[in-house]
Amino acid sequence: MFDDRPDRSAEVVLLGRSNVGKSTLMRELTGHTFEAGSRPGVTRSPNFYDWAAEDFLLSDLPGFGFMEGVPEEVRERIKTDVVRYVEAHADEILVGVLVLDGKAAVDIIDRHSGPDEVPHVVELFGFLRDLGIPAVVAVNKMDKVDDRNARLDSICDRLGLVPPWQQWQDVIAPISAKRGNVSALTEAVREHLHDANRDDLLQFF
Ligand SMILES: Nc1nc2c(ncn2[C@@H]2O[C@H](COP(=O)(O)OP(=O)(O)O)[C@@H](O)[C@H]2O)c(=O)[nH]1
Ligand SMILES: [Mg+2]
Repeated sequence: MFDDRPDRSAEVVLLGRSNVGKSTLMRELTGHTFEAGSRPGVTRSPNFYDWAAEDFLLSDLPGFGFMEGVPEEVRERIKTDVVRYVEAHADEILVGVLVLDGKAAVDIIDRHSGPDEVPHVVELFGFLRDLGIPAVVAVNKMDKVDDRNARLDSICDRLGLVPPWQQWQDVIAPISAKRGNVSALTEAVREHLHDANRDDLLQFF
């Protein structure tokens, strides 16, 4: 799946539901526009931003979860493809960035929590950990959130991280991609790249 992937040995991936701002974030990180704001669900293959000379790839994986007008089985297939992609490239992926909509995330998580249901984000967060891929949770659209600390603490709680959120700054990164305010994310990513002995890649963040 996603077999147009350039063959690179170091990769950072963005993953998350549709409409959380992945393409906007991608544009902010690369300076290149990737159809941000286009109809959700239209993009079913990744957007790759490839630095061939540096053997480095930044990938915006397709969004999953509810998308208006997209049938359930298509959504499930997208999620399966994303999961398989991450498994297949676990050795190359140095950081997994889980992008959330800061305003909507807690409600969505709680709506999908139950005896036999685990919310996508919670599942993916555990999945990255199981694969040994450092995860950064980019809590986007913070410009729309007024109860900032309470909101970020609730997200920590849902992910099994003991609040306050401030003690998880290498994991929880409040940002506003649309406003160009992504430094919490770039700093967290830089820390993980440094820990992976990849200071050569700090130039991209
Ligand atoms: N208020 C606000 N809106 C944002 C932010 N980032 C993205 N958006 C908007 O959210 C919508 C979906 O963004 P997009 O990047 O296409 O999301 P994607 O489906 O995850 O790729 C667009 O209308 C963006 O302008 C943000 O930080 N704040
Ligand atoms: Mg997109």
